Amino acid sequence: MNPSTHSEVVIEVRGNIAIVTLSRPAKRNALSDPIIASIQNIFENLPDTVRAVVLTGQGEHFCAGLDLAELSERDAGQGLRHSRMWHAALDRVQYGQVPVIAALHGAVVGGGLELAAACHIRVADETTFFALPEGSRGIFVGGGGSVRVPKLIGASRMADMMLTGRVHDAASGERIGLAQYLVKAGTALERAVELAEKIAGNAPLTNYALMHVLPRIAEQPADHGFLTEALISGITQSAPEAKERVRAFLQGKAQKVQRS
Ligand code: 1HE
Repeated sequence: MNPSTHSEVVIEVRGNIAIVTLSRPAKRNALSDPIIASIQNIFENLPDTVRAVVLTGQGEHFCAGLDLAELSERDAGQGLRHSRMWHAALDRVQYGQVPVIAALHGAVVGGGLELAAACHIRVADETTFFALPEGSRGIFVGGGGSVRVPKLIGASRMADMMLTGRVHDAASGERIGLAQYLVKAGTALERAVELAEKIAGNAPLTNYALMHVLPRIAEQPADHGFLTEALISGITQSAPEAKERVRAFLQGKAQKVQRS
């Protein structure tokens, strides 16, 4: 499938960032198989000039999760393969070439939350609400949620969401770690683009290390983690770009750290 011609996921390149938009508002951006395939395709084939991506949803909601219309006739084997297809696609989001910032509003539920959890930064506006209705639908998460969501909020909070149907509003979601930023209604995309532009200005090797190495270190025993850290630290600081950036600071030509 050619992602640029799949009308329900649209990519727009703006300078060195790309904005990927789920564009199926009539179905609340429910994630059909072609949409998942298209997400995989887009993240595997980003233009080389793109240094960061913003992922957003058209309409009132970011994403209503799995397209439930596709679920009814699957047997166990098909269900397993379907989940593995989601894993492959969301792996390309998390472990692709560049950081991804999710701009969230309205429903971020089920597979929509799984997709958001694969992104590196989540910006939620005040209209956002987070839920995992799989529990009440008689199913389980299948898009990597049981691996990624507990890393954000802990297994007990995820179990609470699935057992009781608890819905976290934007403020509660930000407090427990489902989003790193909480912004006024209607401004998530704008803030996410600002962050993407900032991230796009970092050294690419540092961004790569933060995406690919940091989460692996977090999974390692401490002594392995310290060694991996030392290795990637040596690699990043030996890059000519790092030397230039440090020299610019020492010559007073680079920005200082500012109080927020
Ligand atoms: C859908 C879906 C969907 C809406 N699959 N068609 N996800 C859920 O269990 C969430 C289900 N959706 C909702 O709870 C609500 O739709 C929302 C809170 C997201 C939005 O409510 P609202 O009032 O704005 O919209 P609506 O009227 O409910 O839906 C508009 C249309 O979208 C309607 O279709 P229509 O033909 O009657 O207009 C809905 O049927 C359709 N629609 N959500 C299919 N999800 C990898 S495993 C992941 C497992 C999961 O994600 S399970 C959780 C699924």
